[in-house]
Amino acid sequence: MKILKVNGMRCPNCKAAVEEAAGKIAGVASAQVDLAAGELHYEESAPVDVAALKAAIENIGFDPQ
Ligand SMILES: [Cu+2]
Repeated sequence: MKILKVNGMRCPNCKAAVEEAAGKIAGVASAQVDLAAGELHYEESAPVDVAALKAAIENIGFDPQ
């Protein structure tokens, strides 16, 4: 499992939005947000372009680290 720190996620809607955005990135097999930790946890089926993943999360208003 890979972990990406994401700031700005506060509620179940944020969680769902980030999981959906991450799920659209090539190579992301599954994505789950840990709201308490402020982290996106994801599994790779192929190497993920982390810059593209971060850009997708920024585009919906969150702040990946
Ligand atoms: Cu929210």
